[in-house]
Amino acid sequence: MDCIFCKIIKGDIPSGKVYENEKVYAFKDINPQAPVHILVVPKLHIDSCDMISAENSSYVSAIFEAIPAIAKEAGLSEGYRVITNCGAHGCQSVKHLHFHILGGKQLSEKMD
Ligand code: DGP
Repeated sequence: MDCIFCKIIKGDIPSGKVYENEKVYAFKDINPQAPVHILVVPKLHIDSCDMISAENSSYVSAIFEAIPAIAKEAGLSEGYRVITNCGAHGCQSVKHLHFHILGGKQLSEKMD
């Protein structure tokens, strides 16, 4: 499968890795939209939020279990935002489930 995030997880494409465990990989977004912008992805290929199921949701819970440590390591003690974009209306550009961690400044209240 020609998935850029699967290639990053395998190490075929370099990334600014910030965290890794058995189920989770996290790296710096190539196009940061905040002083801290990290992507957290499951090591299992899941197309999007819309494809989460009982069979693969342990990867999603592993992501959320890892997020506090990732945020702490990134210095986000004042808070942060976690976002996933899904499908065309959600402006998802990479079809491998990923959660954006944004922080390092006061973020806007606007969500759209
Ligand atoms: P989304 O629009 O939610 O699908 O976000 C995809 C993000 O992935 C976008 O913020 C840019 C980032 N991205 C795309 N390709 C690469 C890459 O090759 N390396 C890294 N580090 N980030 C990438």
